[in-house]
Amino acid sequence: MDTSKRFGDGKGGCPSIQCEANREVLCSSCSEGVVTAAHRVAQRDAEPCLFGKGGTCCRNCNMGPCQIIEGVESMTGVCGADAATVAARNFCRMVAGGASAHMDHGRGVVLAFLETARGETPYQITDPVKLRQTAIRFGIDPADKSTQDLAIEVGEHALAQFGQQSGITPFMRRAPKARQELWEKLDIYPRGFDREVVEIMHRTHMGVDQHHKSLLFQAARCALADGWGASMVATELSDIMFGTPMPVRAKVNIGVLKEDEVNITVHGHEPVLAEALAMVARDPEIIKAAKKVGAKGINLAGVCCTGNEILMRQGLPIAGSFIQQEVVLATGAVEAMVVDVQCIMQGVSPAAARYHTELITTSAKAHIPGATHIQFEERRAMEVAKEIVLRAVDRYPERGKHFIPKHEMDVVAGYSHETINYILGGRFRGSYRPLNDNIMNGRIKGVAAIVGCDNYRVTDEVHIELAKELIANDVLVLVTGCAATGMGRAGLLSPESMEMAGDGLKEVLEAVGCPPVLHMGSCVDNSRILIAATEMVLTGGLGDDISQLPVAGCAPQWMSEKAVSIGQYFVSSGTYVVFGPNFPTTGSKVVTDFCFKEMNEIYGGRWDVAQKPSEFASKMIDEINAKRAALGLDKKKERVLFDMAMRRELGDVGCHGPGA
Ligand code: SF4
Ligand code: MSK
Repeated sequence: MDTSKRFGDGKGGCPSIQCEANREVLCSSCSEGVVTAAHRVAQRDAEPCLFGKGGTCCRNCNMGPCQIIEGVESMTGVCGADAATVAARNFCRMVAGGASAHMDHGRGVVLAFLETARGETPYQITDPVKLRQTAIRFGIDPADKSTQDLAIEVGEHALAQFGQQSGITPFMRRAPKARQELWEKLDIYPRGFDREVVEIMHRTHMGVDQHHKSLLFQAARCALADGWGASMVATELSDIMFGTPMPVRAKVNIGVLKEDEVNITVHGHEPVLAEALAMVARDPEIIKAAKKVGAKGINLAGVCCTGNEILMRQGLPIAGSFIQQEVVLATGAVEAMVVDVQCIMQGVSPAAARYHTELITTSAKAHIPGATHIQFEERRAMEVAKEIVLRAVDRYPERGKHFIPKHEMDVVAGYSHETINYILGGRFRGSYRPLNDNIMNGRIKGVAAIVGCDNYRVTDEVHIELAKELIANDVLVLVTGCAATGMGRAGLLSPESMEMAGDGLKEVLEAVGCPPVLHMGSCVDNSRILIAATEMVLTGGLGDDISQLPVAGCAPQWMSEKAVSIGQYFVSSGTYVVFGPNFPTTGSKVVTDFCFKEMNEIYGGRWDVAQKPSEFASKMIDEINAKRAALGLDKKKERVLFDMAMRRELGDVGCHGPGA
C-alpha cells in the first residue's frame, strides 16, 4: 500500500483523524510506515457501493449477487425479490449479527459465572446483594440458600435462557407493565436467545420470509432478546462477579501509556481475562520481574469495551477507543496488545509487527494471522494472565524509538443504575424521584443517550459537539461504548464540565455533584439504560411507559452490527433513535418509511437519521419537547397566589395544620 498518499485535513500531510493525540502520533516519525484505517479509508478510490450502503444488494444465493433498484421492474433480484424484501432481509441479518455477538459474550460470562460459583476460578461473588435481587427476578427464592448455592442456581437459570425454545425472558418482566402488554399483543416476546438469531438466518435464507413487515418484527424480537436478554444477563452477572460499578476517577487517551512501565493494552469486550490481568499486574512477584528488566511496574490500559469494563470496575485507564486501536500501537510503546473478541481490526497485526509489540489472541473464536495465540480459560485464569504479562515484561527491553503523546484526561465513570439511584436519593432512600421531579419542573428537559462506535468514515467529533449542545439545552446525557471514551477525551466526563450545562441542569448537577455526561459502561451495558428508563417510568409522573418519557437515543458514528441491534431494541422499547451518518435501509423507501414512521405507531419509538451534530441535537431536542408537551410539561405552571377566600376554603389547613 502506498502510504505516501495521504488525504484529509490533518497537519503536515497526516491523515485526517479525530483527536489531537491521534494526529500527533500519526505525524510523529516513529509511526512511519504504519498503515491505519484512517489511511485505508483515504486510499479507497471508490465511494462505498450505493447498493451495499442502502441495503439493496443481495447475495443470499448463487443466482446473485443481485443489485436491486426500488420501483424498477428490470432491477429486482433474479428470484423476483424486490428492494423492500432485500433491505429488510439485510437489516435483519445485521440485527442477528449484532445480537449474536452480545449473546455469545453473555454466554461466556454465564459460563465463567457458573465456574466461579463452583469455586473453580480465582473470581468471587463480589455483590451478594445483587445476586439475591437477580435470583428473585429469575423467580428463585433466595431464602435460606448459601451464596454459593444461590449463585449456581442463578447461573443455571441464566444459561438455560440461551437454549430456551419457549417461555419468557425473565428480565423482560422488569419493563413497565404497558410495554410488556404491547410486546404480548404484538407477539414479539423472544422465546430464547439463540432461537431468535437462528430464526432470522432461516427467514432470510433464499425463498423464505419475503414480507418486509414480517421480517422486521422478527428483527425486533431478536433485538429484544439481546437488550432485555443476553446483554442484561452479561451486565448483571459481571456486576455480581466483579462488582457493581460505583463512581471512580481514572484517565483516558493515549497519554496513559507510560514511558517507564511495561505497557499492556487489553482490547475487545470481555471482562474476564482483563480482570485476571488486573490482579496479576498488582502481584509483587510480577512487579519484581518488571523491575528486573528496568521498568517500574506494569501499566494495564484498555482499548474499546474491554477498556470500559475495567475502567468502570477497577478505575484502570483507557488508552483508546475503536478508532485509536492502531494509533495506540503506532506509539511504539506497547509491549503487548491482548485481544479477546469484537471490534479488533485485522490492521492491528501488521501495525504491531512494525514494533516489538506482541499481539496476543486469547479466544478460540478469534484468531488473527501474525498473532500469538494463548488460549484463555477461566479455570486457569491466573496462570494464563501471568504468562501473558511475563511475555510483555520480556519485550520491554526491546522497546525502541517510541512516542507517547502528552494527552490524557481525567474522567469519572461508573454510573450504573444502582449508582444513579444512590447519588440521586442517598443510601437509604435510593430513588429516581429527584430526576423525575427536575424533569417535571423543567430544570432538566429530558435525557439523551449517545452510544456506539466511533468510525473512520466520520472525521468530525460528532459525539462531542452533540453532547455539548444537548447539555447546554438542559438535557442530561448518558453514554456507553466508544462514544463514552470520546467524551472522556474531550473532558465531558469530569464534574468540572458541568460549567457547559444550561442553568437548570447545572443547578441539579451541582446539588448531586456529578458530570452532565454519565458514563454507563460498555456495549452490553446499554441494558443499564433500559433499566434507568424503566425506573423513570416506575418512579411516576412521566407517563406509564418508556414511549412517554422525554428521552431520545442516538449512535452518530455507528460502525458495528451490534449498534443496529441496540438501536432496534431501544426502538422496540419505545424510544426515538437517530443513527448517523447513514441508515442501512435507505435503498428502499418502503422499508425506511416503515422504520422511520410506522414503527412509531407500533412501538411508540422509531428510527431516524442525521449527519451533523446540530441536526442530531435539534431532532433529539424536538422529540424531547414533543414528549414534554404530551405530558403537559411544556405549560409553565402559573404561581397561584392565595387570597383570603381560598385560604378559608382550605378549611382547617392553616396555622393548626391538617387534621388538627
Ligand atoms: Fe438474487 Fe434472490 Fe438470490 Fe438474493 S436470493 S441473490 S435477490 S436471486
Ligand atoms: S467497542 S461496538 S466500536 S462502541 Fe464496544 Fe466501540 Fe462500537 Fe466496538
